[in-house]
Amino acid sequence: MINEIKERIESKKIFRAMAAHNPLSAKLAEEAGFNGIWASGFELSATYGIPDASLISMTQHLDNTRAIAAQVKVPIIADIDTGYGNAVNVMHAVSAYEQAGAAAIVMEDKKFPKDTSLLEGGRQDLVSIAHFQGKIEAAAAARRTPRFTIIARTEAFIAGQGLEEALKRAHAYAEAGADMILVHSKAKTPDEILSFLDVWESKTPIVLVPTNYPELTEARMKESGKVGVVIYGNHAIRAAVSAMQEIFAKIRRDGGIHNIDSRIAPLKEIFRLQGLAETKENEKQFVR
Ligand code: SPV
Ligand code: MG
Repeated sequence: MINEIKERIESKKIFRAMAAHNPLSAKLAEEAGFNGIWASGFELSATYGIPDASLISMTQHLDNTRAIAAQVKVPIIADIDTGYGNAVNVMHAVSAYEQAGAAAIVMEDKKFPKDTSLLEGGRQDLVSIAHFQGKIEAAAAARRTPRFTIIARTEAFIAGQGLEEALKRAHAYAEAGADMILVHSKAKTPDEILSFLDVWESKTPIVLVPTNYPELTEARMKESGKVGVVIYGNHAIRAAVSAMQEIFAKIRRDGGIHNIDSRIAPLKEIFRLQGLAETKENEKQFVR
């Protein structure tokens, strides 16, 4: 399954992953034509109404990833945050996520418990390079097949440490065996990321999450020739929140649901997404 990520990159096409917080949003992302699903920690935390700060457990995120895998065919890139502990915890996590049907994991070089990356003034402490290299090596040792892709994420820019540190870490993580490097940035323009791409000469593909610098489009990433994967990190939960806020407010304003049917998905669309027709067929055939 993961070969689809690598194959796409090898044919010089960017692999586009959309965030999902449950199987339904993952299904919608697949139907919209995204190449894969980002099983986002931020999105899942938001569905529980809590911050993305190592508060949801591995089991919660793993169960969600497994449920998504049951509903989509495209590869799933699982966000395992800091790997839930040290290198030994990482081995346990990699084994569990691979068995759950994920195609890749993203692991970040922050200290546990982490703070969310895009928060202004967030607490962003990085682990040492040696510590994180150990975690990457542990992840590689724990995977069952080399197709399972290990994406190492550096938060050097997020921690305000600048280009030199980001580069040093990215090289060290590639050396330790990461298949790809995610370089995260919370800058409001793509300059920081573009300066990184300019000097990145390694063959290891770069993964970007352009939430804060949306002007960096897929076309511009492609021009660099160095970006393998783009992750749209939180657009499923934000779209869902806007849609619900708008409709809920309208129902309250109007004092009823008489004006909203044309603005929301018809029931038969939900039946379709539930695979109801197939279940009914099965019922006809097997339930006696
Ligand atoms: C997530 O979606 O959980 C991410 C991306 O890790 S970000 O929230 O931008 O850190
Ligand atoms: Mg995350």
